[in-house]
Amino acid sequence: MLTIDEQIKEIQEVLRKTPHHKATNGFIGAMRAKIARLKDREIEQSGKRGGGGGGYQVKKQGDATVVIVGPPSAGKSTLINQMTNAESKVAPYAFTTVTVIPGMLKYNEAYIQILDIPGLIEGAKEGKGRGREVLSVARGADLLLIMTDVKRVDAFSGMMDELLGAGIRINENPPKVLIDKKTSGGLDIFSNIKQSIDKETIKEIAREYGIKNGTITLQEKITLERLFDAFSENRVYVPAIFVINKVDEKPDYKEVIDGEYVAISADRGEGVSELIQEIWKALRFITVYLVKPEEDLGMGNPIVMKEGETLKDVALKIGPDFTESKKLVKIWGGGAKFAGQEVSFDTKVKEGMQVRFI
Ligand SMILES: Nc1nc2c(ncn2[C@@H]2O[C@H](COP(=O)(O)OP(=O)(O)OP(=O)(O)O)[C@@H](O)[C@H]2O)c(=O)[nH]1
Ligand SMILES: [Mg+2]
Repeated sequence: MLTIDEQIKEIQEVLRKTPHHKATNGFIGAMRAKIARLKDREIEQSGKRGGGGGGYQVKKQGDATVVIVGPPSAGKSTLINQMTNAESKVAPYAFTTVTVIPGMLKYNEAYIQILDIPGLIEGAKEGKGRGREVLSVARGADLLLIMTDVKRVDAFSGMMDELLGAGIRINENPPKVLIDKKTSGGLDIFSNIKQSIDKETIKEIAREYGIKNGTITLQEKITLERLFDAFSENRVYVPAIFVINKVDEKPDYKEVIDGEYVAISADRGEGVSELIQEIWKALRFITVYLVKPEEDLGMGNPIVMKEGETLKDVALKIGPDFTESKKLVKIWGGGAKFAGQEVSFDTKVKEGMQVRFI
């Protein structure tokens, strides 16, 4: 039996020899889909091999989980020690941290769990340096801090390759592709947008992913990569903040490094409070205030929610019995058309909303 890597190489060889023209588009699309599926299998297998025990399965706690990824010695442990109650070992050599070290940051009434993990190196997705475990922790994050130090800014692109290869999509929305599987009748492709990939190619690719009957509606101009993402079942879409540490070592960094990043000097605590504000923004938290029936309006009982959640989610956060017993909900402040407006439990939360369940 050929290994997955050998199978990928074989298909790449076939692709190399295939001339590109209209008649071969479908074939080329299907071959590339085959490669993407083999890579998916690799991710699934590594999920089974990695992630098990040894301090790598840390329970998610708090309102959100933020994972710090970066090459060895970037200052990840120094940073978690600055932001939380954690005491993660810091030392000037690689792989000081060998398991997941959790810490908790309380900010604006939110409890944000931060996880410090071992360094991420090239070859992680193949298992180097406990890479599979590290990547599986990263997959579970609500937000990633992708961090390096000022003298190794090129490490960002290597880390992005590792994360991409593990099925993690950074600062990307899921593809707007609706898939309605059926049991017979073949495939139908719909789109109101002019696509550059022809319908037959899309069908070939869908079939490669085991989708043989049904309708596929494309609501964006799709690329091959995003089409594979849409059909694959193991993609996660995670927001990230890029962080450059140790800027004390290169005072002229602003002139030489472009792009969007947060600059810090973790061991001096410089830039750390700005970073915490960026984390808060990126997590899209919303604070609502619970007003008990006998209470005056006020900001006494804050509850931290996430954008897109509803008043029903607020009630559920208090408890299932509470949710069961409440029939009405009234709101004031953020999101209310007038004071004490009675609304449905499906109403989305808004910053500053005061809520009374009756
Ligand atoms: N100059 C400077 N050194 C720093 C800064 N932050 C951390 N360091 C040093 O960088 C070295 C590595 O720091 P760690 O926090 O252990 O790095 P890490 O990313 O957790 O490393 P691993 O656990 O090995 O992956 C230590 O010697 C730190 O004192 C900083 O802002 N400036
Ligand atoms: Mg460390």
